[in-house]
Amino acid sequence: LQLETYLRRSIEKNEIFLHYQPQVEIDTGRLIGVEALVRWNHPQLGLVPPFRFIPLAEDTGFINQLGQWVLQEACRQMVRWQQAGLDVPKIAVNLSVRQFERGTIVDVVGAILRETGLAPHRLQLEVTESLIMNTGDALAYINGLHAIGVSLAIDDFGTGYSSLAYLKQMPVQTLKIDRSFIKDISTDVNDEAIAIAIIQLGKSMNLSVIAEGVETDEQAAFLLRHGCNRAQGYLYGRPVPSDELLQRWQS
Ligand code: G
Ligand code: G
Ligand code: MN
Ligand code: NA
Repeated sequence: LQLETYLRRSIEKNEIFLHYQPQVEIDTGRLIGVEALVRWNHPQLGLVPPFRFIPLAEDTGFINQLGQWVLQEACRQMVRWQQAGLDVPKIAVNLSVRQFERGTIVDVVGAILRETGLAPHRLQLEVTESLIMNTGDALAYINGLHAIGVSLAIDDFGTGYSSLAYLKQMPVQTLKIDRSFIKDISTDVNDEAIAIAIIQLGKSMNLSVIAEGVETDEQAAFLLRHGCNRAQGYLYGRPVPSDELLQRWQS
């Protein structure tokens, strides 16, 4: 497969880069973090969307190299922003199940933090429910990551299978309400009920809750009314290159 051949060489050819999407406190508009989102710009194919190359990278095992590059670049960028005078409280990085299967994730993250000098509490790793449920030693790795001081978020929360009893044992700090529940939040009673339930669950388990895919003021107002004061979505900013994030958010 040609795409696979190209993908293998994408890092060394400097075709891989990151975009950053702001996460904000709804009532104040304050920047509380960013999510790093990987991009692939191929000279002939143009910008290849992640849904086309992440699954391929997972199937071929290239995801480990890619994921490590992403972690390293995200941590380096945090340090660069700090040096440029922009205080980004934390950076969220997506992890794939294959990065967990190898069993080296705690060492990899620890080494990157030491190398870049980023304070561990400024790094948040995003995992999905299926990653947790499908990895035999997920709890051990999550405990290990917690022990080195990084925080964990459950991405796309509510779309996968997860045992709440299992969740309760894990040192996870954040639930991200999947954007499919946010989309029709003010018109669909089921989505509304699910969003409210996740916010309540977060409260009762002492987890912070952030809504994804917030595009309108109505959605933001709904979330605030129901006790969720954190959001990410086009209303606050699309994923952008690091210099654009700096320009937009430096005071
Ligand atoms: O903007 P967006 O199209 O970037 O992201 C599409 C999907 O790709 C999302 O589900 C996101 O979680 C995933 N994704 C983006 N960046 C990364 C990454 O660095 N690693 C992994 N494993 N997934 C990512
Ligand atoms: O990791 P995750 O699946 O959550 O990746 C976030 C994805 O959601 C990325 O593809 C990003 O570009 C996309 N996204 C972020 N904000 C919005 C939004 O407000 N609306 C829509 N439709 N997509 C969004
Ligand atoms: Mn994510
Ligand atoms: Na998500």
